[in-house]
Amino acid sequence: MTEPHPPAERDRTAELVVVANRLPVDRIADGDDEGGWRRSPGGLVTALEPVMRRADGAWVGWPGQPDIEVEPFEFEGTHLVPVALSADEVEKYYEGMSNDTFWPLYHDVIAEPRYRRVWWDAYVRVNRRFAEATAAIAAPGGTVWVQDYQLQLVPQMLRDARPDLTIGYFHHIPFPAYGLYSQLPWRRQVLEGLLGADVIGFQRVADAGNFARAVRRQLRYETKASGITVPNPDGSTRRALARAFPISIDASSYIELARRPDVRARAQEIRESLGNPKKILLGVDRLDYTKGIRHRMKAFGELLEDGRISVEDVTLVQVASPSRERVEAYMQLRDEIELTVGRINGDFDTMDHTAIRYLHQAYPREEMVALFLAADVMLVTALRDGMNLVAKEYVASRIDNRGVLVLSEFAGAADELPSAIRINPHDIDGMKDAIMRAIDMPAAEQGRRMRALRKKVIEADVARWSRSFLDALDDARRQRHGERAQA
Ligand code: GDG
Repeated sequence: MTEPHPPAERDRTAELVVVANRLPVDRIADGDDEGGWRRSPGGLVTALEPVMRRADGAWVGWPGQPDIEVEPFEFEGTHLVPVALSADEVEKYYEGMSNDTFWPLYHDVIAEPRYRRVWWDAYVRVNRRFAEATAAIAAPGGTVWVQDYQLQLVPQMLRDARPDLTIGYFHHIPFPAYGLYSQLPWRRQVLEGLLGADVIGFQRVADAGNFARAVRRQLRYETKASGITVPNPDGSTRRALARAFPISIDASSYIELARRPDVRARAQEIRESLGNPKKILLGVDRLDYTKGIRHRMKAFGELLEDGRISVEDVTLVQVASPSRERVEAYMQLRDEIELTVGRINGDFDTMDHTAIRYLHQAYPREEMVALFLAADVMLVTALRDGMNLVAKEYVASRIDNRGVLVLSEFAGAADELPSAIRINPHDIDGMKDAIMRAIDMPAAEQGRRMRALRKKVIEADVARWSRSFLDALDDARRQRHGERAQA
C-alpha cells in the first residue's frame, strides 16, 4: 500500500476555509466540459455556496474515490483542496470509525458500535492530514469551519498548528447522553479535539447540553450557559461557545420546483400510475437504521392487517436511497427491510394495487418534489436523527398548503415544527393512530397546520443558518482579539 503524499504547501490566502469529509463535487467520466467534476447534490453544498463565493473561500475534502491524487483546483468560484485517502483508510477511518463507531454510538446505540483500535489510529491519522491541508491554505487570522463527526479532532489539531485562526465546528448528528458517550474508549481525546474550536454548533439544545455535560464530567471544565472555560497550555484560559444552530434547507429552491408545471404534471402522473389511491403515504430516507423504516412498515402492515386501511385506498411509497453499502449493519438492514416489504406486499397486493412501492434508488430533485406533491402524508419516523431535512423539504414543497407531516419526536426537526403530528416511533400503536389521524385529517386542519409549518421553514432557511453560525464565529474572533489586546 502506498501512503498518500502530504498536501502541497500553498499560499495562505483563504479567508474562509470549509473542511468536510467530502469535497462539494463528484467525479464524472472524463471528457466533460467542467473538467471531470460535477457539483454534488448535497444540502451542505447549497447551504455554503453563497458564503463561499462571497469570501475568498476554499473547501478541503476527500474527492470520494480511494487512491486518487488530485491537485487543488478551482470549481465555480471556489478553491478546492483534495485530501487523498487510501483504500485502507477509507475502510478504517470512514467505513469503520466514522460509520460503524461514531454513527451508531451518537444515535443512541440503535446498532451496536464497534470499537477497534486500528480504526481509531486511522481516524487520528486522517484527521491530521485534513488539519495539515487546512493549515497550509488558511490566511493569517482567517476563519475555518469544520463539518461533522468524521473530523472531530481537526479543531484542536488546527489550533495547535495555527493559533491565529478562528475555528468553528458544526455537528450534523446528535450528541448522545453521557451514559452512552462514556462507552467511547477515546472519549477524552474527542472532547479535547472538539474544544479546539471557538464555536461548537449542534442541531438541538439537548445535543449542546449533552456535550457540555460530557465536558464537565470527563474534563472537569467549567461550563456556564453555552460558554465553556478551556485551559490553554500556558495556564491562561479561553472561552468556547457550544450551542444549537438548527440547520435548514434552501426553501425557495423547493418552492420554485413545486411551481414548475412539469413537476406538477409529474406529481399527477405518479398518482395515476399508483392506481389513483385515495391517499398516498410517503417515506424518503437514506437506507439507514436510524430512520425507523422498519417501525414505519410494521405500523403500516398492521393497519392493513387490522382492516383499518386497504390497498385500494392507501399506498405507501418508500424511497430508500442506497447508503454505506459496504458496512455490514447496512447490508443486514437492507435484507430485513426487503424481506418485510416482500411479506407485506405478498399478503396484501392485488393485481391492480400494491401496498408498498419500494424504491431502492436515488432520484433527481425534481422527482423528489413531484413525490412530495403527490403525497398526502409524509412519514418521518426516525429513531434518532440530528435534524432530518426531508421533513423540511416536504413542508417547503407544499405550496398548496395541503398534506400532513407525521414527525418523530426523536428528529431534531421536531423542536422547530410543533404543528406536525408528533409520534414516538417505538410506540407502534401510537404510530398507527397517528397515521390514521393523518389519513383522515380534514382539509381545513391540514391547511392550518401546513401554513404554520411553512412559515417556520421559510423564515429559518439555510441562509439564516450559515449566517448565524458565521456571525457567532465573528463574535468569537472579536472577543479573542479584545482579550489579546488586554493581555
Ligand atoms: C445528516 C443527518 C441532518 C435522500 N434521498 C434522495 C435525496 N435525498 C436527500 C434528501 C435530503 C438529504 O438527502 C438527506 O438529509 P437528511 O437530513 O434527511 O438525513 P442525513 O442524510 O442522515 O443527513 C441529518 C443532515 O445531516 C444535515 O445536517 O439533518 O439529521 O443525519 O436533502 O432530500 N435527494 C435526491 N434523491 C434521493 O434519492 N435528490
